Amino acid sequence: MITFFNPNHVAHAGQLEMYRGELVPCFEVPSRADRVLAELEHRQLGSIQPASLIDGSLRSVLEKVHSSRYLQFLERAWGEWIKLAPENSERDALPSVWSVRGMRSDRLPSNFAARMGLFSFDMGTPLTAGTWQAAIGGAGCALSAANRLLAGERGTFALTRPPGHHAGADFFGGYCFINNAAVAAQVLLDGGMARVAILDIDYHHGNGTQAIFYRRSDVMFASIHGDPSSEYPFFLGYADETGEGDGVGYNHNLPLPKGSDFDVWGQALTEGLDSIFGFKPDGLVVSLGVDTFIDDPISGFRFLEEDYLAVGRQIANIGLPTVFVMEGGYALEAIGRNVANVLQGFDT
Ligand code: Q9C
Ligand code: ZN
Repeated sequence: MITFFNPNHVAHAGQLEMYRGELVPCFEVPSRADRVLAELEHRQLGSIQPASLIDGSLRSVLEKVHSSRYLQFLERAWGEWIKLAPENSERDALPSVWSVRGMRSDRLPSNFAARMGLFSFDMGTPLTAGTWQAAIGGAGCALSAANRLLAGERGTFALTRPPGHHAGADFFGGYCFINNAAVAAQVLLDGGMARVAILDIDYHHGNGTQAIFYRRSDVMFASIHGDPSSEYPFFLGYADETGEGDGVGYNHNLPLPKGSDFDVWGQALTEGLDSIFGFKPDGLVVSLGVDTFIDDPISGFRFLEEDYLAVGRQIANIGLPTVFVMEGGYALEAIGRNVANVLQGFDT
């Protein structure tokens, strides 16, 4: 397993997120990636490399996954935020107003708070001084990991934060800004693969990834996650979402009740991998969240550490070249072991 690590991840260090009416310390913290890196080094699970710097090829794939107006907003947002008031440089930006049904989202407001709301869907995702640098560093990791797969590698890992699967073509949320899994999938297609599957095993439904590919038949999206009727992101992730237009039949959601353990989840994985196998893809992207862990502070599945070895083995079984992309997982003490177990299971 070759790992591409995003050294710029530390530039994104949010302070507070809105939770039950108060601002609480962020769950999505820099030590997450550092702990995973330390465990991979400790186990010597293969080489660890820096990702491609931002260059023309990264910009062009970003423009295929995200809208231009969104990318421009993200790149300039911090500068606009601190121009509003000098004290703003001490605190992160959070949205406070949104465009909902019946309101305009085609007009780009000049007001910064209004644009924050236009391009987001929750109040739990602070935008910070280093968000753009960290997020494009992660996209660079995804690009490099996909390129290495095209060069013949069997498995690669984009180790980055902030995560990506809740970010859509023109919105952030769920701690995510740039959709790294979508970047990896698009790079594989642009590099000559005819079809690519994305398997999302984070606890939370990958609403952003689903939305990006919902009308496309060259990318199948399959996801196992907490039932959106009770679990974040709530408004997407039901089993009856099967794709639209050309994409009909290429979206497969497998929601499971909160409290599900690995026995139940493993059966859903078999079903998801069967769909993917039937799609006959040339490559696989795995949105790897380990917030399925029993001790995760914000999630509700009951995985044990050893279950992650079985996850990696079962994914390896379908025999596809695979890019793993880091998503969620907030039990800091175990995050390194849980991620390393998936990769080790895949490699054995
Ligand atoms: N304060 C990912 O795992 N908030 N995102 C839940 C806890 C949003 C999770 C409430 C959770 C987003 C990538
Ligand atoms: Zn998650």
